Amino acid sequence: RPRVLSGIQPTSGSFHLGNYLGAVRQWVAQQETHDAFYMVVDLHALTVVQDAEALRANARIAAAQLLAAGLDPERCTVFIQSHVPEHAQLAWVLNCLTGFGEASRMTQFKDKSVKQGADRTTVGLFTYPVLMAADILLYRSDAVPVGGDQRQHLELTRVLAERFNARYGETFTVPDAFIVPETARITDLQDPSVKMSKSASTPKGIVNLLDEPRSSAKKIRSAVTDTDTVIRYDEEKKPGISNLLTIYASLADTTVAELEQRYEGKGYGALKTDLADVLLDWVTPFRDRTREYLDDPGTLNSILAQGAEKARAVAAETLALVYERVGFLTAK
Ligand code: AQP
Repeated sequence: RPRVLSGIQPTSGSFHLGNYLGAVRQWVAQQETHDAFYMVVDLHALTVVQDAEALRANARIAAAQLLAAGLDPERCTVFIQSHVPEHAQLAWVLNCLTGFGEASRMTQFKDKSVKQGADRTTVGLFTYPVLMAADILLYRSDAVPVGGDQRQHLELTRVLAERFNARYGETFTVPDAFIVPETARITDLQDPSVKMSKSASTPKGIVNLLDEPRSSAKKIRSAVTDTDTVIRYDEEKKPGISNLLTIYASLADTTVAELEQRYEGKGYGALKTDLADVLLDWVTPFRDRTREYLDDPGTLNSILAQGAEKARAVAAETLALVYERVGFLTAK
């Protein structure tokens, strides 16, 4: 079976619809077809200021959401990044292989550092893509299911894998990004020109999966559209409606073309009301399942401990090989 790996940050407590449709939904599908590793990337979350207790709580909430979304610990490996120290260890080696200029060209870093200002931007945020490369290469992943915003980071991962292999001998698998074009970029409900995002969206623009379901449904009903009335997918001219069609098709397991047909001659209001109901039907049991995992810390802990053990077995083997290849003395 080919191997996949991906991760999600435990930043703000709840995943949003973009995280789910862009990434986690694919993870659930790929546990059936791949040797799959999925993790909560708490090391990455530390790139911005975190309250220690909140970070700890959010890591558990993130893991519970992954299970509630359908990840099955019998079919895939679910773990917490900081439980596997090899991530940070490999990241150091890769840092020493990454050009300063190369890292400086990462657009996500440029955007975020401009927003935060130089004094508040950490070196951790700068090397974030290198840690991400370490995450992926440690497991010799063949594919990495992510949203479109991660494309450039994936490209850097490939470059670093090839560079390491050329310098030290064949060691890493060069991974492919697995990006589903339809859901690669779920946009903000109030400003469809930007992606739905934890750090940038306004409360009305983002659907958090753990929010009160009725409030999420309301956000769908008040999503920004356009002054036209025809329900048709057109990313350029009708970005708001196109985003709603994308969300609808994905949640209801249908196609945009089928929805266009179904809503021919109907108004935006009808589409929004129905999508709000579809969202309610999905998110309500999702929230309940998340709560059940959180109310049973024994089960959650043991799933994560088992996941860490399985992940470490793979990670330790790769790291040992890397240490040997780069010329570190073994401790005997
Ligand atoms: N709007 C989106 N559309 C499609 N996919 C998305 N992803 C994030 N936003 C969208 C994908 O979700 C996965 C996990 O993302 P992350 O851990 O990077 O989460 P994050 O960065 O905390 O989420 P945001 O909202 O993207 O935060 P900001 O913008 O604040 O950094 C990834 O595979 C990602 O592509």
